[in-house]
Amino acid sequence: MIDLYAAGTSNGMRARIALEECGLPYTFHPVDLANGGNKTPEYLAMNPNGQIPVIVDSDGPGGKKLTLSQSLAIMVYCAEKAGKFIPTDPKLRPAFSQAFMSAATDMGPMLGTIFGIVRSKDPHRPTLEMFESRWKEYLKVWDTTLGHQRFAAGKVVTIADFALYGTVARTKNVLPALCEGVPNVDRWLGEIGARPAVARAMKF
Ligand SMILES: N[C@@H](CCC(=O)N[C@@H](CS)C(=O)NCC(=O)O)C(=O)O
Repeated sequence: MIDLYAAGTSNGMRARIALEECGLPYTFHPVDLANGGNKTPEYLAMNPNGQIPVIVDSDGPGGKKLTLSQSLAIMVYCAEKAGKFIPTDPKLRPAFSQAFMSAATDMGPMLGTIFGIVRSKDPHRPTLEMFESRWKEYLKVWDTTLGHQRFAAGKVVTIADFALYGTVARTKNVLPALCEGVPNVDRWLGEIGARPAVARAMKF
């Protein structure tokens, strides 16, 4: 059995989507970020960074208990455990890695930075505008990509879609102005969001 510690943020969504899509049974433990639920000694023992998500798998590799943080590491762990959503064909791997890394190192951190500035006491407008414009440029490239292929890494759905979905769906909810004018991204958001496992995962 897997325990998931998360909240309804982009990274929490990613982990929960992976568990649902991979069909791995889990118990969800909501973490109250606003009231320091992620900074208790018990929580810090699971993730010293004091961040969600975390999973604890009582049946980890070798039958041993595994504690794992980092949304993308959790996605890879679930996909490998279930044997789904990571292409095994070497010809498909580079496109998969590229899409997955874009979600991991471009979109996720850009959103985290924008949220950090927006929520700060005295947001520095030029810095915010610089990061917002970078986000929009990345999303425009995704719009072009999704104009000529159905999913983030090509013809088949992968955890790159789920990683990207967590970030883009969250942004569309909270800062919709950052997701305007990207019809192919909208088509893809609709398709991924309509998957029953994703719909279940988004109910925080
Ligand atoms: N790189 C980490 C980032 C995790 C992260 O930033 N989590 C946020 C919520 S989306 C969090 O726990 N924030 C609370 C805090 O940092 O105090 C991942 O992908 O899991």
